[in-house]
Amino acid sequence: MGDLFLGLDCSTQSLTALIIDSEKKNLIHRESINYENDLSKYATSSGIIMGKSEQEIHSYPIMWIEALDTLFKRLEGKQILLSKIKAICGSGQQHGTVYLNNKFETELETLDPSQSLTNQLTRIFTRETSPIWMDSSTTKQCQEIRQVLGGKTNSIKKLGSNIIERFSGPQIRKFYQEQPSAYDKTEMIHLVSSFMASLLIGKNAPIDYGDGAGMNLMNIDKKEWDEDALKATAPNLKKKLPPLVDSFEIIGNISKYFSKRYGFSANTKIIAWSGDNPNSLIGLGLIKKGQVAISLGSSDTFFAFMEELSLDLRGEGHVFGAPTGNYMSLLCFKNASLSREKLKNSFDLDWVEFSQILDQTPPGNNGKLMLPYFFPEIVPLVLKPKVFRFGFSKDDLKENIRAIIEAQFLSMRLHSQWIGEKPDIIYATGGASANKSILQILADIFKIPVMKFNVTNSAALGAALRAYKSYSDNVNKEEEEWGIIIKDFLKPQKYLEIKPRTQYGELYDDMVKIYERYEEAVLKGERAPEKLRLEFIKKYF
Ligand code: ADP
Ligand code: XUL
Repeated sequence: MGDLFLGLDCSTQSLTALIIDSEKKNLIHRESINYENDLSKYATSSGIIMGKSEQEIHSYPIMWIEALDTLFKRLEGKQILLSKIKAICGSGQQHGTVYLNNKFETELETLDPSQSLTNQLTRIFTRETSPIWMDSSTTKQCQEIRQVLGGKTNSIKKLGSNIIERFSGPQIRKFYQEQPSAYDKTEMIHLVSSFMASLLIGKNAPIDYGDGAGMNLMNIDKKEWDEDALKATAPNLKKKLPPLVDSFEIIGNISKYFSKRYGFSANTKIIAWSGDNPNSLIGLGLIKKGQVAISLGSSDTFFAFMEELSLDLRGEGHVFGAPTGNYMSLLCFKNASLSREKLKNSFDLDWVEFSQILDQTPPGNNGKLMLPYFFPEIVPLVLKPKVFRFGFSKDDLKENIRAIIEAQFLSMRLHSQWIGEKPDIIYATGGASANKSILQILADIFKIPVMKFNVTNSAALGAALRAYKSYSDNVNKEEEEWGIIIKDFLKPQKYLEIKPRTQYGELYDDMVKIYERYEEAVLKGERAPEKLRLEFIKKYF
């Protein structure tokens, strides 16, 4: 056994650990704590809690802390040699914020290894819950910040994204406006990623450029906190934020608490954590211009590696820092796995039955079309959830199942056009990428092959690879190239390639145009152009 490297992923629904062996170049262990099932005392539904309105969606940071202790306990119980781990890196669901008081650092420094983290870290929060990426309750704050920054185009040019409901800045502003005294008592605001990294190093950890770009607070060009954005968001904000760093930086050694409690070497290096999407970029091996991936997890994301900064001035896409030091583009869809699951459960199906229906129903769904806003949507922006069905009803089993999957990928194809270059392959990851029938529809609609790796948690794998590279570069002083790492660790993981069925190419070209017109009509509150759908039915069915 060679040196081991650990990648963690604190996602919406679970905390996952992947351990890789640097000598054998393979994955040696995977462990996951599911919040809903393993930490049921928090009574979350898929890791989330609903707020006062359907736009308000939070989670418990204390639950993420407990997940970390529980995960390490499980690894220890399975005799995993934690002392052989040389470096740990991590991934967090993006945008979510954690609000801490002035006791946070002292409590971390004085943790007693004989007791659990949750017993000791109860008095560190100024806000018991954290707004997460699914929250879309800050439209008012977005408008206020955007206006001060001189409008949408100026905001995008400065920050890499329009001012967006789920991004940290508008969420921080809402907290400041609604609970000013709790805001005043807040000494530090972390992202999920930097919060988890802080636990590991026993003091406040920095935020990396990848996740920092998802806050509406970081200047995308200079990679510094943007003074205008800080001022437009809330008073004294700069003092409450950790510094920004490169994604490959070693931010410290593991704290005494973890080395004493679980037997990690005191020398274990902790690498700056990043967002799940930047980590996935690496976990899928996207290091060249034009390479594209789709993650089908709690959120569905479409992302691509970018050599140089290029912006979506229409405002739907975002630009984040990539762990390689370059950039990545990203589109995020909220009606993703949880919507697929909602529909599946409403018909009392399991995934096998769900997939059988997809395999048995015709591409184009006999002209039945859905706009699937089971939850408020991010792309396109829909704040009030509503599912629109054309040509079928909510009780038509087969039509609904095929319609949601076709709608999700038609929308993705439509809204990703700004990224420009047409890729020749799509890499797929996330929980739902285990489903071949879903991936077939993805390949058919995008008209290119879909490649899937064995590991579906590319964020945790990306974090493990980042830990390996930073350690090799900075400690062993052996500059490892990303190209070589990917060839060594990822190529053997290639698992499945699904080819598009070219006979459906024209049908989906037509269908995406119809989808666009229906979406436009629905968003404007106009009547759908049903004539188009009837012509489509006449042509193909
Ligand atoms: P996260 O983004 O929180 O890390 P995951 O990537 O682990 O989430 O994805 C979890 C989701 O995967 C579940 O919500 C579930 O709906 C979906 N999923 C798991 N297995 C299948 C399957 N066979 N077909 C479709 N979806 C699946
Ligand atoms: C990206 C986004 C989600 C979260 C949760 O902008 O909001 O993908 O990172 O996975």
